[in-house]
Amino acid sequence: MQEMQIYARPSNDVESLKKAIVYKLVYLIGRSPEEASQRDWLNATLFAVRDLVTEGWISTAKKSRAKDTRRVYYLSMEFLIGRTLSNALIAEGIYDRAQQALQELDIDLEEVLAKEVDPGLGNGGLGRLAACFMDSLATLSIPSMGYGIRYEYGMFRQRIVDGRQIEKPDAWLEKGVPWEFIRPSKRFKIRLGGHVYFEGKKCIWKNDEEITALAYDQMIPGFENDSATTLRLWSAHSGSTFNLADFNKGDYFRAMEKRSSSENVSRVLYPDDSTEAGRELRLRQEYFLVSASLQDILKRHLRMHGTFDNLADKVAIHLNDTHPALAIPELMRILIDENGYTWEKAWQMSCHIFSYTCHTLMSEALETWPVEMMAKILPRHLQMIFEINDYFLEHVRSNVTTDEEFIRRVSLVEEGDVRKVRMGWLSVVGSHKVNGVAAIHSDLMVTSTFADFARIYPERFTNVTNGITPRRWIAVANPDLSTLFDKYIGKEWRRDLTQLELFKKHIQDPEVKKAIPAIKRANKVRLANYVKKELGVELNPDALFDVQVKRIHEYKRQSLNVLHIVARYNEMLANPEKDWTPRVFILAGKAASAYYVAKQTINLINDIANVINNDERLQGRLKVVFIPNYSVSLAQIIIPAADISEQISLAGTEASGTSNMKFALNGALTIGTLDGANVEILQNVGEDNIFIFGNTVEQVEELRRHGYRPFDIYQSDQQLRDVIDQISSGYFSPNDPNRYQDLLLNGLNYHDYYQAFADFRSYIETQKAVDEKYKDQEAWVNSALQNIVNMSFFSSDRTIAEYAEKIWKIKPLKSA
Ligand code: 26V
Repeated sequence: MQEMQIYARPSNDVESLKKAIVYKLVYLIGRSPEEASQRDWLNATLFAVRDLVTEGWISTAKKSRAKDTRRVYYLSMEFLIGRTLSNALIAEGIYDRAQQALQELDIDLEEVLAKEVDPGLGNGGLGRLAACFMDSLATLSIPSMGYGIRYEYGMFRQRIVDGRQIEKPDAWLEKGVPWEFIRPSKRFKIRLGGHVYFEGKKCIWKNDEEITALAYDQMIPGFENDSATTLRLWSAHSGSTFNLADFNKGDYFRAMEKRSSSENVSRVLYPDDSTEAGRELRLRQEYFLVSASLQDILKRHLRMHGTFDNLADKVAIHLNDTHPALAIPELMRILIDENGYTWEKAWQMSCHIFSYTCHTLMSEALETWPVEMMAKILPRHLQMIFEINDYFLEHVRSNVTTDEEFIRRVSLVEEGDVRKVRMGWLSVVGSHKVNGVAAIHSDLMVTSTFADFARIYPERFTNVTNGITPRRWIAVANPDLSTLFDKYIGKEWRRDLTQLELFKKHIQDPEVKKAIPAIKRANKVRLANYVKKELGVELNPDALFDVQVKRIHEYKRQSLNVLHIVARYNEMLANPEKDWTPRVFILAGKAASAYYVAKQTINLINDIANVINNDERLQGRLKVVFIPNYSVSLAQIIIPAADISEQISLAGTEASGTSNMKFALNGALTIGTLDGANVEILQNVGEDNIFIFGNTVEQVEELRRHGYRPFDIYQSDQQLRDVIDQISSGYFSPNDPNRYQDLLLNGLNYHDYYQAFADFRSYIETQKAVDEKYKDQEAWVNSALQNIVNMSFFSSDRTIAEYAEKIWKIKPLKSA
């Protein structure tokens, strides 16, 4: 590569970048600068910058091949990578240069950046975490590759019509994806269905359906390290595989019809609550990802080594939740049926290769598949899972216990009217390490969900606390804060967030104390402008911005936020003369389309916003906005503008949370329960710089054990009772007064599964403390600074370094 002078590659000056952009515009897009649209300029810039990343990418791959390093393959059904251009400009260190180059062409970089599609190939936290991890793998030069699905339609686009969520398809591919490389030669056949039979001892799987998986690669650039890793996304194609029987019968149309139905496999991302409808397609998707990725991994290995004997030395495969857990029986099948390994040898290799991260504690979120469905779609895998189960239960009987109740609980197959395969159990049994995503979550994992397994394999369980990439969440999202850091501690914090330690000695500097609120205010103005443009609501940037943005779920308790907003509204009306701290409540998030309660919650927030925002008696001191279509790119505008970060899930329900880290790093103070990573944020920032409220996990369990009675709380707390009565009697929905009767009276009041009532009083009182502190701006800024400088632990670089060392046993390429 070095010896070849590549024609279109820009060198290190504005002029040549400008030329490269214009070159791409004319020769790749086919437009002259005079007639080019903003999108054309975006694509031209993307192509020009892509060239810069490509060389490092190719040389990284070459180096990794030459050194024959051990690699990690990160399997995930979701990658929420966000827009690519701004991040790539920062990774290449050419943001300013690109800005100038475009300016000289009379084009505004910011406007162009906002034109890029934001691919929604994930539901929320789990998908965004995978994207932060890819960024860190690239920056740390860890030999790696991510595998996922190139969904044609990502997460739906959310519109709010009359206060209600409406879902629209997200046809993100329509405008073209200049960042990806199609790999026509990387295609694999995915077999499905059929039956199995034995020839002697050899098991043969005769499938009756076939789909082709085709690879599309995206480069994930490392930060200023001339290196990049690969995210390979699979797309389903019918390829040249037709149903030959139909063709031979002369039934051309039937054969063509089947072609498009096999492409359904990568059509659409599943929402995270989908329990019943369409489940079969989800199982097919999971196998599609697993089969294509394993074929690719094994082909690469065989080409290099000519044998699988050393596979476990060279390959680590990480399962992002149980979604790709079929990789375990699939690898076993390939090693045994197709390569003649003995069962024991294959199992030993397999356990060595796989590791698994659990991202939830909610038992209803643990995946299971009906045996009958699996028998139909993956008959050989089902059989393999039975074999693994026999082997495992034999191990338990001879080494742990013969207690049949225990055996029944840990069996990979749940017995009952409908027999089901337990994917969480399979993932634990088939991996050498299992981790939770925050300290409290990992502790609870071994005392609750996986307690029986912790008894069988105590050494297997560990914790790796989540993290976020400082490149996207500071450098891209908060340029002013980045400039401030650069001025005091230099630019290295982007690569090494522990450099924030150096900033500690400047936090008493009067200039810094002035800069922090000024930066926050500018970010609030930026958000207020967005809200004005999109929703027509005027926000006061001097008000306290109180933000809760995340998927709408009962356990995350947006409803508790709502109860507080209404309580505050009532108090303000009762005491209008009091010096109320002006507040703006900002909420955003999508509800899965079949999740009734979540959709009602969105409706309620909008109804309340409508009443409050139009109530002149409040004199503009209280506003509520629900920002539609929450996404990575919106998060980049919203999070840096927050004063208060709402992290109010019921203790013991949120595995980690990652927005909590983004908010704190951007100088918001958390109001939160002792749940997920909030616990570790508290440890890092200190109790004077965070607002902790509510019951602990132990208290929550105690309440559950001794009969939690929400009705008693409702009766004894006048303020709560007023709020509940007000909402359920239709105060905020006069045209449809019964709208929230179910949600509150029958939902919260009757069982209140997530104990919002129990934490109500403590939440309200803590919110008062927030008001008081905000009045003392100096104290507030001090706390904001304590949050910022103490966040280095939450860099995803630290997280990935821990995975690499403790779990994958992989060293960075450079020092390998
Ligand atoms: C569940 C399902 C069920 C079947 C259909 C498809 C689907 C897709 C997603 C999910 C939920 C995944 C769990 C998840 O997102 N967990 C979140 O992971 C974050 C990263 O570790 C963590 O910060 C959040 O606390 C946790 O809720």
